[in-house]
Amino acid sequence: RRSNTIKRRKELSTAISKLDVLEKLNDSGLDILRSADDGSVLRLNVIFNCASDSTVMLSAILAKFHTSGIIVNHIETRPDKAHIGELEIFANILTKRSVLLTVLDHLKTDNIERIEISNVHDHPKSPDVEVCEDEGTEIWIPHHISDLDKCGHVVVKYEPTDDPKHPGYGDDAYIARRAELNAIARTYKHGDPLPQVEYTPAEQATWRTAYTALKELRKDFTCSEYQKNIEKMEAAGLITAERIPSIQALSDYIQRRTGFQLRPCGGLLSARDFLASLAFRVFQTTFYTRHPSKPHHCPEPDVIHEILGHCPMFADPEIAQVSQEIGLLSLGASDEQIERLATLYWFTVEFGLCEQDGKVKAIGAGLISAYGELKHACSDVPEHKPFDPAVTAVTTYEDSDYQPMYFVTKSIKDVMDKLKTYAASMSKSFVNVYDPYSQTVRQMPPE
Ligand code: HBI
Ligand code: FE
Repeated sequence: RRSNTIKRRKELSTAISKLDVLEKLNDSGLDILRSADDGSVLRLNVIFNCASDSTVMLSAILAKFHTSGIIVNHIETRPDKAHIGELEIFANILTKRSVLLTVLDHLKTDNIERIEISNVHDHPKSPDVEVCEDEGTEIWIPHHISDLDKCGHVVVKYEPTDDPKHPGYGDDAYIARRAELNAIARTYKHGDPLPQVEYTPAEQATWRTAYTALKELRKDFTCSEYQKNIEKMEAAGLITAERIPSIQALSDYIQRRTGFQLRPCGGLLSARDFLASLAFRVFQTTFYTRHPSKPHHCPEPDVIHEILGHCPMFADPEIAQVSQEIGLLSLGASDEQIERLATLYWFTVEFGLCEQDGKVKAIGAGLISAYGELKHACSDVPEHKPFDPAVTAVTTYEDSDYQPMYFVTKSIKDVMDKLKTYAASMSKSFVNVYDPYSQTVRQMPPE
C-alpha cells in the first residue's frame, strides 16, 4: 500500500508534487489531485485529523471553505480515536477540483496530521451558483431519532480555556474534568444507556450548594408548574440534596410523563442541532458541573442547569409541546429562521417569565437554575414586556450577563397559542410532522 502511494505521488505533475499536503493525503485524495487542473465540480467527504488544537483548526477550516467558495453540505466533529481530547473534523463539501487543492495546501499546518478524502462524486452543479442561498435548497435534517447522532456540533465560543470571563478560566483541573465528561458524552449513540458518571465530592458539594439555595427561592420566584413537578420528583426520591441525580433515572421519569428523553451532549451546540433534537422530544444534556467558585451561575449549560432548570419543566406537557413545536419549526429552516426560533426558545424555555397570582414567576430554566438572576428577573430592575413572538423573535439577547429585559406571558398555554399563530406566518415550503410510533419526521406540503 505504501509503495502504491509513492508511485501515485510520482505520477503527479511536478507543480503539484511540490505541495506539502501530499504527505498527509490518503490515496483517493491523491487521485483527485492528479487531475487538479480540471474545473469540474465534485461532491466528497473530507476528514481532518488534528494532533492538537482541533477546535482552532475547525474555525480555520470553516473560514477557508467560506472564502474559497466551497459549499459545506454537512460538517461535524467527533472524538479522534488517535488523540484523546481532540476532535476529528468531518465535512461533506461541494468544490472544484482545483479549488480543493489550493485550499488543502493552505490548510496544511503542523496541527493537521492527516487528511482523508472519500466518496468522491461528480456533481452537475457549479459551486459558483449560490446553492446555499437558494430557496427550496435541500437542508439536511434528521429524519429518524437515531439521526440525532449527527447533531452534536459543538459551538467553540464557550471554551473556558479561551474565555477569561468563564469562571473556570485558568483552572486546568476543572478544564480537564469538563473535557473528560464532554468526551464521554460525544461517544454516545442513540439507544445506548446514558453514562453513569461518578461525580467527585467537590462536584457533589457544588450541587448541594446550588440545590439548597434554589429550593429556598422556589415558592416566591418560580411558576406553579415547576413547583408541582419538582416536588413530585423529590417525593419519588429522584432529586435529593445529597447527590447529583442519575440522568438515566430522570430521563426515564420524564419520558413517562411527556415522552421527552435526555441524551448526552458535549457542550453548547449549534442552535440548529440543539433545536433539531427537540423535534423528537429529545433534550441534549450536558454532564459537567459549573465551576465551584460560582455555584449560583454558569455562562453555559451545565448538569445543574439541566436537572434543576429543565427536567421539571420537561415533565410539564405544555412546556414539552412548546419545545417540540419550536424544534419542528427549525427542521430545514433557513439560517435566519433558525436565529429567530433560537431567540424565541431563549426568551421562553430559557429565560421566560409568566404572570401568576399577580406576580411574575420564572418558567425559564436559565432563571430557575441561577439564584442571582432568578431574583433579578422577578424584581423591578429589568424591563418586563408582554410576550409576542413577532417582537420576541427579533430581540437581541444577552448571553454573558443578566438580561436587561424579559418577556412575560399569561401562561404556558398562551405561549403555545401565540407560537402557532407565529408559525403560520413563517414562509415555508413544507411542514414537519412527527410520528411518535416510528420516531420519524415527515415533511408534508403546507396546507
Ligand atoms: N446547546 N447544549 C446546549 N444547550 C442549550 O441550551 C443550547 C445549546 N445550543 C444553542 C442554544 N441553547 C440556544 O441557541 C437556544 O436559544 C436554542
Ligand atoms: Fe438550558
